[in-house]
Amino acid sequence: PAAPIRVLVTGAAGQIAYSVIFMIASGQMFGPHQPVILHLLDIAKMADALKGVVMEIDDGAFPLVAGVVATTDIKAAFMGIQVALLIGAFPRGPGMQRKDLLKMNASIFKEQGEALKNYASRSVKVLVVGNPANTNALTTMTQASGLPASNFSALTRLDQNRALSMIAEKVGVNVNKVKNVIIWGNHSLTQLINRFLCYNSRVPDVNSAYIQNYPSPSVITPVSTAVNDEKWIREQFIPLVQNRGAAVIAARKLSSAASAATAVVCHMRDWVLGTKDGEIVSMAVCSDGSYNVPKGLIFSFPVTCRGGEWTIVQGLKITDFIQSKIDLTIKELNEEKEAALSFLN
Ligand code: NAX
Repeated sequence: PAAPIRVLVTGAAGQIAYSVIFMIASGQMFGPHQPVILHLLDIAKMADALKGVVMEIDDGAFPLVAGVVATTDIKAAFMGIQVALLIGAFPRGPGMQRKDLLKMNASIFKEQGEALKNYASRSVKVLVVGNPANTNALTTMTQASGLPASNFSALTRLDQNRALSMIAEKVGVNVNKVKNVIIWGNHSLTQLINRFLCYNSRVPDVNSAYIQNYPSPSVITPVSTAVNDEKWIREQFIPLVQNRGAAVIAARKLSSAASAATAVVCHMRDWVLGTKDGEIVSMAVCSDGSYNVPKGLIFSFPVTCRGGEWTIVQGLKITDFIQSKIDLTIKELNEEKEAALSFLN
């Protein structure tokens, strides 16, 4: 049997973790033959809740769970880990300024970046989920000097999955027929601070997307042709994707958790096991200057994955409309980056 993979989940007593831990334990992230050792970290005041989560992992009697390290100690949590799901973050309180949120999170992810450098496997794959996810990933990467930039990523897969599902519904096909919708840029902090559409900077792009076996078997149709309504794409679809998180909060009185956990599983499974042939997914990763995105920003790009490595897909056509949105998301990420880095010294 394969040696177990050590997987860290931070924010392990929180909502998203409560779904994702059980998906990992049942083999959905690394496949049905890959054992795991779960490293679970939360803060001291959540220690009791974390014990309850461990009881439930025990009670699941998962054959793939080879061990559980549940702790509030950062060193024990990060020791020897090969995968890090950094979900815990400082939440936005009522009336909290964006600057304060960035500051609180800079200190959390600074400490976790240092812990990755000091204790994790050199090939650790890091996925930051806690918001502001792109900038928290940047802070983590900056502090984990010595680890390759390609080890770091942030989650935009939930935005991608939301977009796929909305297109499928519009065209009237199963979601697995819709391919290659791209999310560019920031998972977006501004959406958390105010609800104005124009300040939402994640950019869903259907210009490379197509529908498989549509309208008949063995035919593929560009999404723009199948939808045939550019006004709907610009004025309904894009804002719907951008504001879906707020819509879930309004309905559930809690933020997205099961769908976020599903996206975490999709992101990491594709990174470790590879994307399907011909299929593009979106991951926020360190820019190498592709598509004129400033080098070093953690930016959501179209990628494919093979052999545990992601590669940015080159040469996709970007319309002027999407480019203008990409320019805004770059501006926002640069501002977040400057603010976060100013708190690190
Ligand atoms: P919860 O508030 O339910 O859980 C967060 C947990 O993190 C809590 O148990 C808390 O004690 C813990 N925590 C806080 N600071 C910590 C630290 N320094 N070390 C370890 N644990 C710590 O939030 P949940 O709904 O699970 O969401 C977690 C994060 O994901 C939030 O920041 C949220 O904004 C973000 N999201 C990001 C998404 C994305 O697509 N990138 C989508 C879903 C989600 O909104």
